[in-house]
Amino acid sequence: MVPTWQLRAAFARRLSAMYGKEVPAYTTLVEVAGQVNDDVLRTGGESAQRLGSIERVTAERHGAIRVGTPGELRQAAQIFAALGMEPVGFYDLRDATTSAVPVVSTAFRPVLPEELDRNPFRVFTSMLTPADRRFFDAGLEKRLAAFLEGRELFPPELLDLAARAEREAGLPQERAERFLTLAVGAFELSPQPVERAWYAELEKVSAVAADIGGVTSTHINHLTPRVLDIDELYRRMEERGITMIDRIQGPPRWEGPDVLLRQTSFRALAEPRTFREADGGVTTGSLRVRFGEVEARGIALSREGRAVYDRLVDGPVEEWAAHFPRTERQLAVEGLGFFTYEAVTDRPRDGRRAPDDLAGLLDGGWLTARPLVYEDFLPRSAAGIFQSNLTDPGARDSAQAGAHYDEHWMSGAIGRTVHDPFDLYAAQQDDSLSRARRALAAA
Ligand code: OOG
Ligand code: NI
Repeated sequence: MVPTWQLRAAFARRLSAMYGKEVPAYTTLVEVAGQVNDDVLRTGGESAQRLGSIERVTAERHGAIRVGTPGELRQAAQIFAALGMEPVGFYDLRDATTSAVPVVSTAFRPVLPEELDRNPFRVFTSMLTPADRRFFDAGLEKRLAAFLEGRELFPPELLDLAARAEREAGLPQERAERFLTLAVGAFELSPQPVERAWYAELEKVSAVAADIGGVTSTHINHLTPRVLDIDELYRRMEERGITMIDRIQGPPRWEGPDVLLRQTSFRALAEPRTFREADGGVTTGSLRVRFGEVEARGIALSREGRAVYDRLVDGPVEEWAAHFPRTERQLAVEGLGFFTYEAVTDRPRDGRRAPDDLAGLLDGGWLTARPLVYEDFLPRSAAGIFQSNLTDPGARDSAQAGAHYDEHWMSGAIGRTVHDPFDLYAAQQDDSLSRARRALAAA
């Protein structure tokens, strides 16, 4: 029997091998990330692994896929459920950028700390919103629906195996092999000819719409390794002649604690594709749909911490440095960042009682705090990643009303609860704090 987490780890490894074969610059990125991580580990000592063991960080990847309909999203969710990945967070990218990015998204990932430790693989998954009149008129919505209705992203055998893997928390060896082969295959770039006219029509509305609704399959559009020093990685990639987007997205580089997520990417490379022309003939051309991204992860912020981040992130770095907490202790005590706490019970107490407040507990050495790593995404960065790969901003008619989507809608569409990421971190933190307080009371 191959248990869920081993299926997830194997899937991430095979996807990486497939993507490296198809997008060689990805292999360079992984190589450089590995070298940077080695260097940070050598010079940074203990603190280099404060936000995850080097084994975890080295294996860590996130991918991204895009689907067309709630039905397709539900099927993708079934495949990820087989891998122990649940939908977390709702991201509305339609208003997060000036370019036309007509999608709403969630991320599939493990939610339990021990599962994240085993393998934290995640997939950012976006769904097209053809009912949004700012992007699609009624006629185009209808033709899109017909096109999407007629395609099959995931073969029934794959979905059956996924359902079984979820039910039985794993698969027998031989079935596991078949499942992994089919699953990786479902995310490869399809060799099928692209209908030129249909693709071009969608591209006028939005390149994202064409990438999703202009072809008969889905594909992993990037696979992102984690790096411990993203500024250094950026420098080394440019040195190797790979042009990166002009900035690193997310919080600035600074002396204080790393928080949330910093990401950067290289633009999609032109890849040869076949097209079916209006006269029925097949030609070759190229499309730019797959790109490379890398990320550095920091401490998860609470809602309040996130509000501070959102207020400061657009300002000058001096503003950030002046107002953002400079230490982990301050993040913890002000309730801006998430931590797990552990009681220190093996030290002389001299008859003292543990204080009630967190600051007192930390400063008095009663508790140790370990930061929780941010496991999710940032809507602005996500939209930026989409946008950096669009040569044409597309079109948006802001006079029209947008269709409404939120996490409740998405939970219903998927048929599974979309977790609130803040709730997940808070539960883990609160749990550890109650346990630590009990241990101190009992000691
Ligand atoms: C997804 C973009 C979002 C990230 O890291 O923020 C993303 C996409 O391009 O489909 O992966
Ligand atoms: Ni990404």
